[in-house]
Amino acid sequence: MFEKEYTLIMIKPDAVEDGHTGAIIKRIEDEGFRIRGIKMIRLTKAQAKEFYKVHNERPFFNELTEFIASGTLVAACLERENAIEHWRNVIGATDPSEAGEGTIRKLFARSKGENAVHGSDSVENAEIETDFFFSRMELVKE
Ligand code: 3AN
Repeated sequence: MFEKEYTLIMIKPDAVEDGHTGAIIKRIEDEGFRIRGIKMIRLTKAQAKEFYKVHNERPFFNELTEFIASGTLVAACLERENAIEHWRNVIGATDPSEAGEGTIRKLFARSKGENAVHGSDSVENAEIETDFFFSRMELVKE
């Protein structure tokens, strides 16, 4: 779809509520990502369950989907060389107490569940998750 790899990221409701949207978007640009699509949206519970359906057997599935549907989030499609792995390094470990210094989760996450940001974990999921939030018309190529 783009020249380089892309990933689907979310700034989750905790980080939006806590006023970190601007800082996270600045970090996205500073890390060399090109923003190919971006929107603010509040998911319904049904949409949250669809987005996280790979986790539907996990004990925290209800908590996770309640949280992600609890407020406004920002979804964005980001292009960069090695986008998926690079973003996961920038955000840090799932649990902020285990995340490295300077990572987004270390800086901004509230907890393991309310952990500020999401990033796709594979090329396949980046495509599925991008298609979940964006139509082709909403994605810019350059
Ligand atoms: P990551 O987002 O770091 O790839 P996953 O794929 O293990 O983490 O989990 C998906 C999401 O589920 C996480 N972003 C986090 O918000 C949530 N999550 C993971 N573990 C827990 C937990 N023990 N309790 C509540 N929520 C969790």
